[in-house]
Amino acid sequence: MSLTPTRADKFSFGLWTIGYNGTDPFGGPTRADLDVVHGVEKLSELGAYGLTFHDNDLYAFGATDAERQKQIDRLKQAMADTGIVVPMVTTNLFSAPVFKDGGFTSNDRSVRRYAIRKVLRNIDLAAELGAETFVMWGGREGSEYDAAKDVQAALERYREAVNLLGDYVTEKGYNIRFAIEPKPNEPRGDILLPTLGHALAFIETLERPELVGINPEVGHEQMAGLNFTAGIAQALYQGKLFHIDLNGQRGIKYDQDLVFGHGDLQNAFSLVDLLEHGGPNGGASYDGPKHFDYKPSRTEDESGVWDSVSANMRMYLLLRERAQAFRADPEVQQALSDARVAELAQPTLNDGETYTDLLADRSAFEDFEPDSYFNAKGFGFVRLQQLALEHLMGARS
Ligand code: GLT
Ligand code: MN
Ligand code: MN
Repeated sequence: MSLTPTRADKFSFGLWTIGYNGTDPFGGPTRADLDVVHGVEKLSELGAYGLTFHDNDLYAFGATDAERQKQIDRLKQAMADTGIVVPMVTTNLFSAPVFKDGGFTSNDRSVRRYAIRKVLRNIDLAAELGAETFVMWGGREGSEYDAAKDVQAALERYREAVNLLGDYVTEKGYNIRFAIEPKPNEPRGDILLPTLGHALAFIETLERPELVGINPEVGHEQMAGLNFTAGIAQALYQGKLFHIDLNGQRGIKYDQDLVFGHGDLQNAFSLVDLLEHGGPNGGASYDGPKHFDYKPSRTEDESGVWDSVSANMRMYLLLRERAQAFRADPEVQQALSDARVAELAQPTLNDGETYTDLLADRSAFEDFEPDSYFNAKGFGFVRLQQLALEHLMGARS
């Protein structure tokens, strides 16, 4: 397997990621603004296949129709010249002051109506560019003060908006599905739908749940102290992993948006193994875009930005290589078998067995001896984990 990225790897980058100029809450830009055409050319040269963007990454909030169209045309030309595609589009409902209390769930009704109109306009653009996924990151949908936000009403308004968007794409015949991106906090003190679990539960309340999945981001779940790989396994299990944001995060703190693998490397390894191979017992895998949503650190110049683009893709490919070696190693297979990982795929009841049958099975309870059952024998999980880490470190081939 090659460590050189190709289009077939489906690596994509947000225009806001490569275009990040270094501004943070404590300081202004350290890099010049990036032109979209140059960005598309560089991504193509480095082996990516896709560019994603918010409406206002491409043209300014408040741009005239002519300015907007000019930027769209420039992007389309760059796509035609390079073969770069736009697999995902999203709308900025968080930067402009009017969204200071959110878009779909602002307490102010006129803001909510404006937010839906802004999204509808951008869905038309997404369809025009061939995007199949429309991400919704509700960064400003939330609050700092419990008394100031009726969370149940906010959920109902979010539901109202997403139901309307579902009607819109269905009636227009667009080949677009929605992906909700959870985040626990930042920029709001508390954000609505803070984890992928909250989002999965919310989706089931919608009128067209089949149109809506999730776009989880590595760092966002880790900011909440959660195991990203385990969450992704549940999303795959429920058929809801419509898109994914890969990056790096080191622990429970502000959103670092580091290069993929530059945070919790062990979790990145198990994640790539899962995305590529599915669960160890043949669970679903992922073949959508591998989308990097990170921030090239503000210490870097433009060449550092492109180095970080390559670093993201190379980290993924290296982890893929290590995961393949891990799966192929006979000692690992033996350790998996000793750890009885495959036995979990076996149904707990026999075919056709009912609770009456189970109640009648004395070996399951009356004659079962829990105290002596394991005879002090362990599962060997630690040995398996050591083998995984040795593969990750390149200590086994
Ligand atoms: C924003 C956020 C990201 C989201 C983007 C989509 S924009 O930068 O931090 O995690 O994916 O709206
Ligand atoms: Mn982030
Ligand atoms: Mn993201």
